[in-house]
Amino acid sequence: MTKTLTIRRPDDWHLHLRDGDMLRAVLPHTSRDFARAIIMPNLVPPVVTGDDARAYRDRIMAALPADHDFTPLMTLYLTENTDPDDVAAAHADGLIAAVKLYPAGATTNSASGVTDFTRVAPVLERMAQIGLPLCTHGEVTDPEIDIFDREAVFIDRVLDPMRRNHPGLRVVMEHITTSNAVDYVKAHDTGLAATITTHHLVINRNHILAGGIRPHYYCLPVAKRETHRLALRAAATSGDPRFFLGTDSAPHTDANKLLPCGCAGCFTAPNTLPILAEVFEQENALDRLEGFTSLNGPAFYGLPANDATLTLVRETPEIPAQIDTPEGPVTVFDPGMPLNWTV
Ligand code: OTD
Ligand code: ZN
Ligand code: ZN
Repeated sequence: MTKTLTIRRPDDWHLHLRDGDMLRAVLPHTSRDFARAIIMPNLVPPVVTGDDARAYRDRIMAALPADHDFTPLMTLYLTENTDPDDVAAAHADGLIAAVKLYPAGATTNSASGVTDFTRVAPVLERMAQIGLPLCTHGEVTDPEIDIFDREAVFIDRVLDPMRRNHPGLRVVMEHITTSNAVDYVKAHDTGLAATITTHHLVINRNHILAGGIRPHYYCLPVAKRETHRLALRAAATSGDPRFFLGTDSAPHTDANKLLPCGCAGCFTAPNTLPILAEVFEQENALDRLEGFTSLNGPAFYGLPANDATLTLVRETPEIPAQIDTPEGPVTVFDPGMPLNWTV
């Protein structure tokens, strides 16, 4: 049996770091293991301009432990008022790695997102010209659409028309949760990729709802039925370079999760790599873990893979159930299975 596994240092292509005290508390759990991360812009207020992104990047760097080597890859939150010139300037300065599309109201802090897609066409056109990727939260927000169908309907109603209207636009379908999304990626091989989270490889909707409601498993997009989870596992472990890791680690205090109307999000930064090693080992695909965590993402974003390495050892990891923050405890995602790999 394999005893150690050394891979290039991973990157996280979708991460929520928050701000202030929460940022300082959660950042080290990512920067210990990951060399880079795409930083989500859904702060309150959101990161919408190049100046906002520069200031947020500076706050992240100020919160970074002195002995950690970590580069935040910033994103701008696309609104109907986003200025194509500001986006292009931030890209030219090397400040941003992507622009983020939230349909208005789709997830946490997405109220400033897009309602009328014709209004963002000039920005998308410019992004296609300069090769700047669009990261999409792929769910429609139409209240008439069942929450379990919102990703599949987004693909048909929004994503596919948008890609036809902007043929050169590079798109990342983020945190995919359905076989529909896997199939869509596989059917369109230029300029399209998808991130998959750690938790969606582990839980299906029964984990949230059967035998008692488990708020710590509630996230958006919500986990779907088992057939979809299996499709995600097959895609992640297939070696197909269009699929890579975006943890969507999204910390909320327990006080905000355990409410009659609790927040969405799973906090996976502290144990993502042990969980992924377990999943890939279960799928007899440990040799493909490095592609998923460390090679496919940089290739899509046109960045070099990291030179530094990370070694997993076959030992039971010590993972805290919660981390303490000045805002209160944050529960770490419980994979519900023994973990056998330690970073
Ligand atoms: N999903 N929670 C959050 C964001 C994501 O859709 C997402 O990217 C969050 O708390 O920011 C969540 O469940
Ligand atoms: Zn999202
Ligand atoms: Zn997210």
